[in-house]
Amino acid sequence: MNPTSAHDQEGNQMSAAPTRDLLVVGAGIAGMYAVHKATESGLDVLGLEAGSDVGGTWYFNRYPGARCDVESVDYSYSFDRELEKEWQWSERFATQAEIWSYLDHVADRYRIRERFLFDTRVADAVFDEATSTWSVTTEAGETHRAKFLMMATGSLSEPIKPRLAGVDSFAGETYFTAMWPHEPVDLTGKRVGLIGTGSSGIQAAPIVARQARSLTIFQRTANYTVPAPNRVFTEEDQRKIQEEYPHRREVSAYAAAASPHVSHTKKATEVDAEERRAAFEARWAEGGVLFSKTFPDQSSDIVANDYAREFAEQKIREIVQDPQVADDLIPKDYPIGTKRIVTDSGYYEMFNRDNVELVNLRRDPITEVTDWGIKTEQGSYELDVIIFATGFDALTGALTRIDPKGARGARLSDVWADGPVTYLGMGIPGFPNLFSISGPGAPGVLANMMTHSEQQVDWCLALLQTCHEQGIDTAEPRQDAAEKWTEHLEEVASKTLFVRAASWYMGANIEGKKQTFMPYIGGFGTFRKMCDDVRDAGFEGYVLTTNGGGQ
Ligand code: N01
Repeated sequence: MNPTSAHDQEGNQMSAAPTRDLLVVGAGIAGMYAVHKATESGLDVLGLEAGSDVGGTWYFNRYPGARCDVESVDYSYSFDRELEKEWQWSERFATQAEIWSYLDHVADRYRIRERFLFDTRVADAVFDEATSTWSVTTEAGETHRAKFLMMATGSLSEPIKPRLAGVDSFAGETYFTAMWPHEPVDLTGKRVGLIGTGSSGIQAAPIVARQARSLTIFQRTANYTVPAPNRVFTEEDQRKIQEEYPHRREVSAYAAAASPHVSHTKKATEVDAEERRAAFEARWAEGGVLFSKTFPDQSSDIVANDYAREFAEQKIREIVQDPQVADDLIPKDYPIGTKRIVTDSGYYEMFNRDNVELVNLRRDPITEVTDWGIKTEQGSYELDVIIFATGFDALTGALTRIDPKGARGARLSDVWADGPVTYLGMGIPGFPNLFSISGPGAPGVLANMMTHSEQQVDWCLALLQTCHEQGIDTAEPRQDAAEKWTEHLEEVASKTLFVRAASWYMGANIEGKKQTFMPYIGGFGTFRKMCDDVRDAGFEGYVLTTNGGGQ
């Protein structure tokens, strides 16, 4: 550690503090890996985490029914074959509890916890141009400094509370799926209201319905969901998993969604009705979010998309007995797959239970939350519990909440006021030595987060090491390189149907947020190749500077 004296934005000298090589914010999948990898590379690294333990998303989102929609064998680190060999997943789609146990095991195995400060929420981050260091202040008022700052703060980590009249006046119990208590929540015999029918609400609902006296689901926008045909792995499965792992990893490393699945070889518009139906049936049986990738043209051609939509609608009508409820559960205003398809366990079947009611807020909006429950224009619902599964300020929220102050007076909330501008998602002009992991501009939320996190962290640490080895003080992406990347990102998105949905990918769930498609949708493999090329060309698009002058 080098003692330096840093300066605040007004140029005042700040108290001396040790300067590390790297600060990592967040102990989720990416932050854990970053801290481990940096330590292995001999860097002086410190991690800061708001929660009391590792896990990030899987630490906070412990609501009943929480599972990952990527298969467990893929949703695991690939950096150490030994780790892969010693961990056995029990089911095809892992529960939150099992994923957290896995991360707990990883944290122990690589002694990751000892390099993190927990219960440490970052409040501010300021770059000092004189010393080329970041000063990070926590909510408790402590300051930590480092040459580089990695924001592994998560894509979906800033939960939002809906703006409903009287939302704080409810006298019963309230829970947020994204901040679920660590103590057991007993819903037995209670009248529960659930607001929100995205992945979180749809996964939680069937479990809640089995426990509660009644469950009232307040749905504003219906979501497509495909059941996860989950199963417990047998010993034979475990043997096969180990045998196939190296190949599976190799394929995933440059695959479109960083998982080994591929679409049908022909377009939906090129095959006859029988072949199309068979392909949809097979994908439906495979389960979950990958239904959106049954055919390669499904997300870009509305005719192909309509075939998939009609197939899914028929499934809903076959399962849900009440035709009006079935109709209410069918989305009406966006192509299938342009909001993330949910992976559920018994969601549609749940509506055949006597204790479950669906309130279609499009027909009957909520007017008020009262001390006793929820009032809609046409009804009153007395409740003991309200569960909010109302989503996140996705991709940008965790970063703009901290609102880093970069070089030349740059403030992230200003710089991104008209939508996020990044270079390959990882660099932001005006913010030297800052890495954004799985944020806007990267495939992130469209890919397997495990593989994606490893790719992002490896790339950023390669840049850091280059600076280290060559005595470079600042690495900052050029404005024109970032603008070009952002234009490319928008152009690729504009060729898809994704831009037709008012989704969180577009920032549409946050009032006043600039609506633009934020993730890179050109495919993880394509993205990775581009990042490899940029790295191999000496981090083309970056300005690398030593304090004595430019490179
Ligand atoms: O959040 P969401 P989520 N009144 O934003 C509704 C990942 N994930 O936590 O669409 C009434 O999707 C809102 O309605 P509308 C996954 O990528 C993965 O469920 O705005 N309703 C919507 O129905 C996922 O896509 C997994 O009209 C209100 C819901 O709340 C992402 O996280 C599991 C409202 C929010 O849905 C986010 O999912 C869980 C209001 N005032 C999450 N405000 C798996 O791996 C909001 N809503 C399986």
